Amino acid sequence: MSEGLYNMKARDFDTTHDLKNIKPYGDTMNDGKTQLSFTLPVPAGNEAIEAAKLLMKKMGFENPQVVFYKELTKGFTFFNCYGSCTHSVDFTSIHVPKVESTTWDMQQTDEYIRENIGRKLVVIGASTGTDAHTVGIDAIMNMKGFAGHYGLERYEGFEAINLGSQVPNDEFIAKAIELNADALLVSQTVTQKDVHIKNLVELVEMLEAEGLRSKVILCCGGPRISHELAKELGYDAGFGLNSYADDVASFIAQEFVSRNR
Ligand code: B12
Repeated sequence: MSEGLYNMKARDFDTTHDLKNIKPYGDTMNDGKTQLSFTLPVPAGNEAIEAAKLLMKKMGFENPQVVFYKELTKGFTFFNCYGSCTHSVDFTSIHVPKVESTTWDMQQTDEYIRENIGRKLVVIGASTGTDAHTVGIDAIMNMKGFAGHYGLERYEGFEAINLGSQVPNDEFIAKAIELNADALLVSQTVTQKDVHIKNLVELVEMLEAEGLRSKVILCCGGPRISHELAKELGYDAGFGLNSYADDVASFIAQEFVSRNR
């Protein structure tokens, strides 16, 4: 270690914590240290490494470093890199729309439904369209639940029907009509080529055509769903990563009561 570095004191490092100018944190405040990975459509080699570094500089990273690279298949090289981000954002100016309900646990929601609604709410869920991912909707609906949060099937206040995956929108709507559903829960995981947007919009349009849209509480969820996106697409609420049955159960119960006041 060079003597200069050895003699450095805490005061030599930037310790400013300015919420108006936040940037990534690596070892010390405001060092901007960021890890990123990407693939370039070129063969592995020194030219590929140089291309990766030049690209990082153009992205706004100082001191770009390639710490790992491997040609995945002929002519395509994958990189793991580090660099110091030169940009910052004003954290104090950020406002993210959120579902406007109070999240309760299962007992509280059940009690609220018992006292304010007096019957079970019928909720139908599915992973719709071509989407074969079931784990998300199961996490929300399954009796056993997910990460210590029981799913809707466990609640006294809900009649929860999980149709599984790859459910076409017309079949989903037919089931909603047959069971006189109070709420519909759609899960979308695959977002390639915006297939989730097309599928979610199609469901809203079909519900509108059937005159059902205003009669059901319509929620969607998935790893790349936000409440803001859901609202834009015509849904009542959207639930993303780290959401649980508690969140959507509380929302449905409170929304149902406020609509039927
Ligand atoms: C397991 C898995 C599969 C399994 C699914 C098995 C099954 N029965 O579900 C199989 C192997 C079948 C599969 C297939 C494919 N998969 Co896949 N899969 C995954 C994987 C590894 C985990 C997903 C998962 O189970 N997460 C756990 C659950 C609990 O999390 P979650 O879904 O986010 O759910 C939570 C929240 O989002 C929310 N939530 C979700 N839905 C809803 C709904 C409501 C109403 C509410 C309130 C909340 C809510 O609550 C949940 C709990 O917090 C992910 C990668 C990853 N690590 O995430 C890729 C991933 C999702 N798959 C991917 C892809 C591309 C595919 C395929 C297209 C691959 C292919 N080329 O064939 C196919 C798709 C097939 C199809 N037609 O859909 C991509 C999606 C990329 C994208 N953004 O489009 C991912 C991200 C992998 C990747 N990095 O590329 N996959």
